[in-house]
Amino acid sequence: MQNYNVYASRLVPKREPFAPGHRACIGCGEALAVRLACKALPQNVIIANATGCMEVVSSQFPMTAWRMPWIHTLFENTAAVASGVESALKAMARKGKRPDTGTKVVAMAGDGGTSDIGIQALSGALERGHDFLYICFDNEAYMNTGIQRSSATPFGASTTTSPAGKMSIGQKTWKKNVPAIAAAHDIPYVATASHSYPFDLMAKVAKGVAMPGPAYIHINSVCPTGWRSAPDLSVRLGRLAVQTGVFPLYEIENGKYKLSMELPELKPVQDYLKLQGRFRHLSEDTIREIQQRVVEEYEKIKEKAQ
Ligand SMILES: Cc1ncc(C[n+]2csc(CCOP(=O)(O)OP(=O)(O)O)c2C)c(N)n1
Ligand code: SF4
Repeated sequence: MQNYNVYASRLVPKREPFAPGHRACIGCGEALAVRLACKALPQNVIIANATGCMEVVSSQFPMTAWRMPWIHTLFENTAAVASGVESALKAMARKGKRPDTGTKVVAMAGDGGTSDIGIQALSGALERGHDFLYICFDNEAYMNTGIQRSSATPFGASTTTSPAGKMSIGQKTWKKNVPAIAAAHDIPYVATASHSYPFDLMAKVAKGVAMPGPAYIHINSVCPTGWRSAPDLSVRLGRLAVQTGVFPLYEIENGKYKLSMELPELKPVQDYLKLQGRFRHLSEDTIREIQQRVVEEYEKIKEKAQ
């Protein structure tokens, strides 16, 4: 707890495997999350990265922000590519073609690539028990192609394909619970994290990548462009998502739930919603509905963690 909201730069590794100079928007929480995650990874790592913002902003030919072996994968097959790399490394070591250097494999994708089109490949890889870490950077829509709703878009958010208007409140379904889906595969490690709690995020990434077998980490990533929020509020918004219970931080280690922070009292969701233009149309009734749902979901996690 004592480390959660204190930022002390000297305690963070200085190396920047995700180099500055990429083309992410100002205040991009997803780029911050990737940067922190990469700092927590070992140096002998191979990354399989789906199409999406983080691939597009970091790899415009002839430049790259990746100071580590990195493969651009299709939107739909990131976990399958990671599985193939992991199996190939094992097979080459077994056949004596390459020494076993303990290279780790990490898959990275957005919420669209994870909760929608890549979920089949993800489920397959988790079920087969590949030794890899999958990280979903969840900015709650298909941001790279113009803010279309995904199944991880929260209820009531206005996006270009779930626009709010006279006849619609925006997104009509509740956010898909991908960490729960990953956990249902009985894998050794599942966690949620936020770029606004950097030490917690880095500890979880280090743990997930070291864990033998599949690990899944779902990272809340503020997107000022898609959330219609001020770029200088991204870190505050990430904290508010956690403090309101909208995005609880927890771990599931070998089936055992553990809350990462004690929250004696949840802040009102309105504190979080009002800073974002995508929720600006919501009525008091809808906000009450969201508040109720957030508390219910938070209580469920809390109960599991007891
Ligand atoms: C099969 C397929 N369909 C659509 C696209 C177009 N496409 C590229 S990136 C993207 C959105 C990515 O959204 P997400 O995974 O949430 O990542 P973000 O850009 O938000 O970080 C889409 C629809 C594609 N590359 N491949
Ligand atoms: S659209 Fe959003 S996620 Fe994509 S680079 Fe810009 S701020 Fe980051």
